[in-house]
Amino acid sequence: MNTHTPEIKVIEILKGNGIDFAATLPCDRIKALLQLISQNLRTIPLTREENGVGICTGLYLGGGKPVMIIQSTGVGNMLNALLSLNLTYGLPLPILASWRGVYKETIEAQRQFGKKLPSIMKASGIEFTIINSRVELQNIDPAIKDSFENTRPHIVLISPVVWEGSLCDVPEPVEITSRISGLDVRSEIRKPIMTRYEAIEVIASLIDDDIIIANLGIPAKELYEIRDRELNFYMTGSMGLVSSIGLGLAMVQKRHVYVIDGDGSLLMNPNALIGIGTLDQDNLTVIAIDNAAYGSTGNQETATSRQIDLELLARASGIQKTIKAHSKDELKKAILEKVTFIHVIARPYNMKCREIPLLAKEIKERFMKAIENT
Ligand SMILES: Cc1ncc(C[n+]2csc(CCOP(=O)(O)OP(=O)(O)O)c2C)c(N)n1
Repeated sequence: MNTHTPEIKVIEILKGNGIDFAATLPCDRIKALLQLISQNLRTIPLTREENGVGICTGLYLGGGKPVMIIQSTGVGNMLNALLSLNLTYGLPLPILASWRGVYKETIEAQRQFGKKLPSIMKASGIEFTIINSRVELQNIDPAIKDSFENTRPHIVLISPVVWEGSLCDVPEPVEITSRISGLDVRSEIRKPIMTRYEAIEVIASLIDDDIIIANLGIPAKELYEIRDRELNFYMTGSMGLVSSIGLGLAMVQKRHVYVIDGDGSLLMNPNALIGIGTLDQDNLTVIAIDNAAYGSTGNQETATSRQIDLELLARASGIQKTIKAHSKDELKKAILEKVTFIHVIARPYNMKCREIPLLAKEIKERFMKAIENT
């Protein structure tokens, strides 16, 4: 094997920085790099870049050191998360982005976003480094260090010129596996009895040394009101990512991770379920409190009210252990059995709760300290 390729240089830099996970989504220009990455680092294949922000957040909070490797267009899919999660809480995330749209670009659709990307990042206050030649690859190293030392995202835009003429191997394609699939679950949704607040009371009464991640809006405030603890992580933005954060945490923690998610949030980002189904962590429980409404914004109806059954969606996404809970006893039993996906049928009702009197950075620091010390 040729040991002087630009791809090997990148691997050396990542290893030199102690990077232990790579969350990836392909670009044609980095197919050789991605092959090498999968041989050298624990690789998490993404189905949408935004999920990678959630998963990498969980990995970092739990003690891991992740990187994302994506196409630059994917930055457009993760912008809200980079600002409302990483910049708000002070979370590092080095991102190596194959910069499309600017160098020998043949795909018209790449140009609009690619050309404007540096200005978009400047306007967003996101650190970035541009790499326009092989020698400049060494600048990936300070970019990664900046990200972890200053706890902020840092995007490295790597021009395709860097890989031109490189002799790295590219992977053999994998054929679809012949199989028979079916959903062997009968799902019945009955009239709701519990409120979200009552469901969270049950959750908080059962969990002591384990982790709870609460969804943005009222669920986080209700959990704070019912039982604040250092091992609670409260979301305040990045709607749709709470279960992905839980997944990342479960991958690096021995503790069990319980996520309080909502129907509106899961419908915004159902591909979070695909990640959970694929990576299959037995120390993760997603408790989807389905009040058939965007409760936190005024109980506007969601598609679960008559059409979508979240438990079936979870099963179809590859999650094997799922259950419905209508009553407190059913919820308690499901939590004690550590079922992966608990579909809680709840009434749309918001308890009046005060604002959480903690800044996002305080929530993060308190949580990380508790993880380290216990
Ligand atoms: C991208 C984005 N769109 C919309 C919102 C506004 N928003 C905040 S919470 C929320 C509702 C969440 O609903 P759900 O997940 O069902 O949880 P519930 O509040 O019902 O517990 C919405 C729409 C947001 N924060 N981010």
